[in-house]
Amino acid sequence: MKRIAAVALFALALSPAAFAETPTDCPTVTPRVDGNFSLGEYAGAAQYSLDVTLPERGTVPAKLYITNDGKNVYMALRFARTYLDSSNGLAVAFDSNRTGVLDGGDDLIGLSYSPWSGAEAFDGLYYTGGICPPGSLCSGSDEDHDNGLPHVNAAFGWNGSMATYELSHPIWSGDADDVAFSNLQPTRFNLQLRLWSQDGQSYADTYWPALPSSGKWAEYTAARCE
Ligand SMILES: [Ca+2]
Ligand SMILES: [Ca+2]
Ligand SMILES: [Ca+2]
Repeated sequence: MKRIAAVALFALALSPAAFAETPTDCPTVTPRVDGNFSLGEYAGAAQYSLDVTLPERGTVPAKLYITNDGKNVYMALRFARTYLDSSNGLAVAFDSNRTGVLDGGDDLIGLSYSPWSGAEAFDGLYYTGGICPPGSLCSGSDEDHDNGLPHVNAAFGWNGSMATYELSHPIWSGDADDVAFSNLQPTRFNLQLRLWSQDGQSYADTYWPALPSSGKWAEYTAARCE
């Protein structure tokens, strides 16, 4: 009985740490959002482990790297992939307004990729009211809401064995609809990945650490960098 209690406490103590990280160092070279992953870019980055769900069934282990310099936050998601998916999309939701839940005022960034059109970045937001039905939470493009130009760079790369998704976002863009990262307190985020099957007939979604509406978040605390 005592042993079970001790194990349970140990698990409790471990679980938040897996989702709450801060870089150990600032990048030695400024990351380039080009779909290529080089170690210098993400040296000292915060690292998170997750499983990506595959459209052909099963999962594959993935690593998420997040780092920042004095201007931007850079994210890279990597996992083994033996072929190029017919299309894919990555979205990251932020609890920008720090309410602990996904609601109007939160931020959304990401990319969609297809071999025909390449990677397209999007700078979105969550909102209520307006054209959003009463009682619902909607997401849309930041530009549609007169909040300026996109503040996201995105790229996807596949080198025959590894898929790499890269995103960057200013630490603070000055846009009230964009997340402002802090080195004093964690920024909560949630990752969503959709992979389409090779024949384009089905897809698999990954929600990490859980569905955005679950109120479960991962956390990133920015490093103090020049
Ligand atoms: Ca890169
Ligand atoms: Ca929120
Ligand atoms: Ca935004």
